[in-house]
Amino acid sequence: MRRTTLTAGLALAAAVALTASTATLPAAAAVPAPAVPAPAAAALAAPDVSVAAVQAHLTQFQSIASSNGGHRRAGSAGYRASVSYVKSKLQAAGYTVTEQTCTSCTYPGSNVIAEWPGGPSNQVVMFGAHLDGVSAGPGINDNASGSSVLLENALVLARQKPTMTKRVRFAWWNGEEQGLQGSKFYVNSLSSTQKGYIKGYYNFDMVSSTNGGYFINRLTSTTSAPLKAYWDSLGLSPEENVEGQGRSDDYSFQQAGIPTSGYAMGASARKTSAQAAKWGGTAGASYDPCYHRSCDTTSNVNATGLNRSADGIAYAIWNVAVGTAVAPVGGVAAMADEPALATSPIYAIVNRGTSLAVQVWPQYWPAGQTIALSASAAPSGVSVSFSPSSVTSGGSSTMTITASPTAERVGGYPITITGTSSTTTATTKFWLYTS
Ligand code: DTR
Ligand code: ZN
Ligand code: ZN
Repeated sequence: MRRTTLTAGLALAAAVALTASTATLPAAAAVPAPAVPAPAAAALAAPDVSVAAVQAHLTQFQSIASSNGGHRRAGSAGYRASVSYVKSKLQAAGYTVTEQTCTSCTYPGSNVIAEWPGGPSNQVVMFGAHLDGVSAGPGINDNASGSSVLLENALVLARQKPTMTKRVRFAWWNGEEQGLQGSKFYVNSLSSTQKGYIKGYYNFDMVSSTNGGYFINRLTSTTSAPLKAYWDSLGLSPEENVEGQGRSDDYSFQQAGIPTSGYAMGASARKTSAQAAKWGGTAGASYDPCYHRSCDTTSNVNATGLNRSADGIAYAIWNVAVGTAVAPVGGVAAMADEPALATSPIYAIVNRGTSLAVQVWPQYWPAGQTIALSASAAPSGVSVSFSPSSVTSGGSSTMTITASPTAERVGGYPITITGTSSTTTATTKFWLYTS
């Protein structure tokens, strides 16, 4: 759930909506191939990550602890079940998941690594959270919270498949509670060339403290800028994560000279009265009253904070690693002088609860052929239909996109349109935004 839209995001929405409003076009044969629009600030169209989906992951971690002796400590059955949970969700979303066994850890076990295979492999941005807990309790704020906001962001990225300018790598660490062991092992396993590829590491540890604050590691660094910009846009005035300095996995990367940042809401340290005045909550009480205790359960969750971290991560991914989502497709394909499909516009924002018409026409097909049109799966709550459903060379079809009031919110979601005749198949991509 995201309540605030950034100004820049609104500017993008307005620009795209403008294009979309010219969508109802006349006779197709006369329509020239549409110009590729000026690259919009698509990076700002970060998706709204569902806090309900994040909470569903927390519930799963809670039940994993409950059925495995009440905790998820490294080396335990609860930890291994946590690894399996994260791994299976990632694999179902299409990731290739690597388990790296931390052999030097007090409790040897897996770090889970998943990389989204877009963007240059020598420019990597990492997002990580420790997956282990302490043996005192289920470890829901510490650190199913960080693990879950990360997992949901990885799943959203895989669903949206935006154009990438950087490689995004997610990691869930073993053995943080014994001294950042899993992340240290990982960093030590990299060659200096591989370390050099990592342009930044973002850490998420305790992001739903019930009496928490809004803390950012290395608040004034360039690396922290997107995390800070998002929380600033919510009016949160984040502060430096003083309490957490050197105490979580970002430190392993910092020691290797890799720029770091991250979100945290605080552990056992106490909220000041100035912080209570600014953020609400109880002055003089710990940010997390259940820190490393048996009461760190799904009742120990600040859903508002959880949501703000989940959305801030998406904002950071989209700003740091996602390019302008509009690719030069559609009319451009016709330059190859072979059968192609063109659309006008080539991308659009569809407001939920409305429909929008897009013209689709074949170019450079053999004369007299009948070309059947179809579209790949749309986001949930969005339907796509063609009228007519097939066209002859020189004709055109209207593709109607209808978004229900509860349709999924997407930015730069590719819909592949396929044209098939008796001799030829061609495809083009249409980029869908919903708002
Ligand atoms: N790494 C945390 C320890 C920790 C202590 N204070 C903070 C503040 C913010 C984030 C983390 C921490 C743990 O896992 O226990
Ligand atoms: Zn801890
Ligand atoms: Zn922690």
